[in-house]
Amino acid sequence: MSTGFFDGIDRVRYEGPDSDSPLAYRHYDPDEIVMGKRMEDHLRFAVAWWHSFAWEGGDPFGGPTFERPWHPQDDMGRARMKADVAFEMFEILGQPFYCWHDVDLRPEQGNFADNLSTLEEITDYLGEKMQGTGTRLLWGTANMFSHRRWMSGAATNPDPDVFAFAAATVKGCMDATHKLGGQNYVLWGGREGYETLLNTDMGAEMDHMGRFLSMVVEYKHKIGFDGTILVEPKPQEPSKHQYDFDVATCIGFLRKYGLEGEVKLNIEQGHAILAGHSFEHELALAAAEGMLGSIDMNRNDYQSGWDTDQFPNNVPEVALAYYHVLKAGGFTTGGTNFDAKLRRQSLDAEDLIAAHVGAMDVCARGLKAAAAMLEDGGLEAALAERYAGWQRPEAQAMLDSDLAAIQARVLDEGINPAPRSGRQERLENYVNRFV
Ligand code: XUL
Ligand code: CO
Repeated sequence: MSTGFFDGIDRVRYEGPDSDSPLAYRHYDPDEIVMGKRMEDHLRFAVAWWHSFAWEGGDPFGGPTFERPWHPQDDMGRARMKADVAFEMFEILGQPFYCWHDVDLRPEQGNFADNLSTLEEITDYLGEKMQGTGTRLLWGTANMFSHRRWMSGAATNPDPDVFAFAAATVKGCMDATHKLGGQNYVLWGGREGYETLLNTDMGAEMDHMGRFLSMVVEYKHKIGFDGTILVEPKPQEPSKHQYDFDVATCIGFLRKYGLEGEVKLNIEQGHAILAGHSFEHELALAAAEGMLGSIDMNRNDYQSGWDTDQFPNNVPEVALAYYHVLKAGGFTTGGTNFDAKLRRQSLDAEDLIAAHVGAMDVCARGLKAAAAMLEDGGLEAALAERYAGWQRPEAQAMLDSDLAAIQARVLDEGINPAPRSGRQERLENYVNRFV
């Protein structure tokens, strides 16, 4: 029986670029073949339970604005209603995946045993709904940053009892993710960082976090979870400084604890900008290390400098992101999660649908532009030409030689390099032909 929340809203269909319907896909056609693969299988869209259903519309200056029928989220009856509404939205959108934190699904119980049993209860309920609809779980994760017990961190907490509570919580969330056939398990270090060095032993905290992540990997193998473990970089918010600052920091961290072959990265557009990078920088760096796992495709407001988690709406930016995803071979277990929320004035059920439809269309346009650039090969050819000198045998031999031998060769051959244009504007103009 329908909850009635989306009454009057039909399943969203692909109608093509000329459609004037307010709720139609103009560019996202799941069955369209792009570079030999269905668009749905390239993009692997996921809806985020926390922003779409759990967030009540509050901000630092004011309380909830949404007043959904399942608010306040303080009992299991309303948790089930929230799940019913979520799966009704999945039917309308037709996106293949969703993602959750434990606390999005059911109310925090205040003690571990009840947290675990209610998580098992609600994820059994989700399992039944998934069987009926075919919607799959892209990833599960534990919220270890909202409740006051986590205020000084989870795995990095100075109190070992909090470390224990965190380990118990992650085990429960991994079990639930595995039970639901989740394709990845994510760890975003919400309060794994510090507020002041005056009370922080950074070395000990990072060692605890490294050991914690190793335990996650060990447990994944123990239960035969064949999904990917993903870490999500973010420089700050809520901690003043977070240990998973950006992709480069995470790569160093994973290598230090011997986890580089086991853990990949979930890279979020907004977090990349907060770290002072572009999204494509973060993606390309992770790809170069073989650590590109999945993406959170939500942007921030460029004026406010906050993590505003808005739906994507900039095709050129999204195109460059998918260019690097496609160049790296595309997603395997990963996908495109909308870790994005409505603006707090967007009260209507229709706003929730419109936000996702628009975002999926922007991503579809970006993907198609990226594929067209790759198929045309202009950027690849320019790159090959720029680095062509390294194909010469003497250039390759130099990498196995030493400074003295190289100096002798420079003197002998009178090497005196002539600078060549980097042709940036020409390449930017090239990209603009496709977006
Ligand atoms: C916070 C954030 C999280 C993670 C999952 O900025 O991005 O929602 O994606 O914990
Ligand atoms: Co995120």
